[in-house]
Amino acid sequence: MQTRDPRSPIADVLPVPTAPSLGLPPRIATVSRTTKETDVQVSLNLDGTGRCTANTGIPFLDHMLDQIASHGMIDLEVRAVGDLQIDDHHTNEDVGITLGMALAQALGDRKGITRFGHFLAPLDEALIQVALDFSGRPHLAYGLEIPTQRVGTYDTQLVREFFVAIVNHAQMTLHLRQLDGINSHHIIEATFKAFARSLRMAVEIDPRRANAIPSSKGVL
Ligand SMILES: [Mn+2]
Repeated sequence: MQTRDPRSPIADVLPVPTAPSLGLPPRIATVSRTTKETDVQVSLNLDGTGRCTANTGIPFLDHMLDQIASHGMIDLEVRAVGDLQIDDHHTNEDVGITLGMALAQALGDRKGITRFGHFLAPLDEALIQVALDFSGRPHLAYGLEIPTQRVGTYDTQLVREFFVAIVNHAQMTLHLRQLDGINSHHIIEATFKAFARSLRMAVEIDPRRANAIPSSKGVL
């Protein structure tokens, strides 16, 4: 079945390896998570067009979620109401947890995915390399050295907390390497862009084994 993908005129010529264009079920998820500290809802579509609505109460985090959606070609809706009167920590972490849960849910048994993803993203003087694997085993190698404690009002220590939360709940291995960079905003934004492109590569359907779990063990 050849379905025209409205996103790109190239889709008329080359099949886009999304789940719908390959006749597979949609890869969508909605996850709500409520604690005494936060109330978070995440909806996503892995075969999206990069649309994003992010309202977490943390403007810089909204800006980074927009990078994930836009460069990951994921449709993403994130709403969070958290105890920002304390600081951004709980809300930042719980958005990461809920996004990780939504990724895991949308991927299901991980059948058909490319599984691995990597990207090298420059942003002016910053250069960030990301490699990831939807291995089923949470691991974060965090190689960023962000030179300032804040960008705007955002505490730059929260970048690590965000990725720890995603990695644990999406059950993925993630390596972040800072090859260059001086400006904190550039370093963080290039990281999210490289993460997004790596994510896009890893979750894309491999048409050569669209019905198989990409592991020699048969389980991810
Ligand atoms: Mn920016």
